[in-house]
Amino acid sequence: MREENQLSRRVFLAVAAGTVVSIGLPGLFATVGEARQEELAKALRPDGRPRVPPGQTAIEQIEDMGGRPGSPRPEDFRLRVHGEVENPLALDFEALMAFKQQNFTCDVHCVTGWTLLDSTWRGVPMAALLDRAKPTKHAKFVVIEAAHGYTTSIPLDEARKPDVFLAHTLFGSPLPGPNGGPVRAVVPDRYFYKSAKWVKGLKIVSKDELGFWETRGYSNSADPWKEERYSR
Ligand SMILES: Nc1nc2c(c(=O)[nH]1)N[C@H]1C(S)=C(S)[C@@H](COP(=O)(O)O)O[C@H]1N2
Ligand SMILES: [Mo]
Repeated sequence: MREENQLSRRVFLAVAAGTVVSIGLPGLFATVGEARQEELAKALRPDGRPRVPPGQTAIEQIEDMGGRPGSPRPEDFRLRVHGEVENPLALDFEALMAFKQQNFTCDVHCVTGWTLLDSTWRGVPMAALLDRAKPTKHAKFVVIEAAHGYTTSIPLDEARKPDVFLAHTLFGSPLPGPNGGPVRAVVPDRYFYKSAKWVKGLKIVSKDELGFWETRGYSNSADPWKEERYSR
């Protein structure tokens, strides 16, 4: 099933080659069984919202949704926290690991329709990096910068929430290269394109800057419970 799915996706990409990049294809993923889906349809989060947001289907394991990869080697990792900050940071992998490490369990929701529940990660809260960098009074948004010019942005208040983090570990193993290793951002309560893989920088700004998918028709607010998939 999974093999078949990936094959169809590759065939699609081959057909689509030369045209615009696709954010991914809906409906090609190994979903959880029907009984589990029915059970999940009634499940609520502690905040009262549905466990599986509208129009989403739970899948068995994380997908590699592509993107132009950065180096997967921790030795090559560099992270800048810059822009509207009093104390700009330039960190290598070791310096990131010197921050207090935390475990995170969360659900992630890809705009193409899949939801992965109970993913377990390890990393550093974005708030800890921001606290060290000290955003100025003009700071309002965080532009998450990744390899080859991929960007996405979130409001600073969102970036400071305790469930937003930079991850180097997924399900107890080093984050695989295709999923953004060595380090990616995870913003669980927004569609997954806000979770930049192969992260290189956090640029703090006073005015929002639309990111890669956000300039290609996808929603900037990207709230899965409001089904904010496309920009209007
Ligand atoms: N740097 C970078 N990050 C990215 C992307 C990308 O193309 N490049 N794609 C986004 C999209 S659309 C999704 S759904 C998730 C996919 O993450 P995954 O491949 O680990 O499932 O990464 C997001 N982060
Ligand atoms: Mo996506």
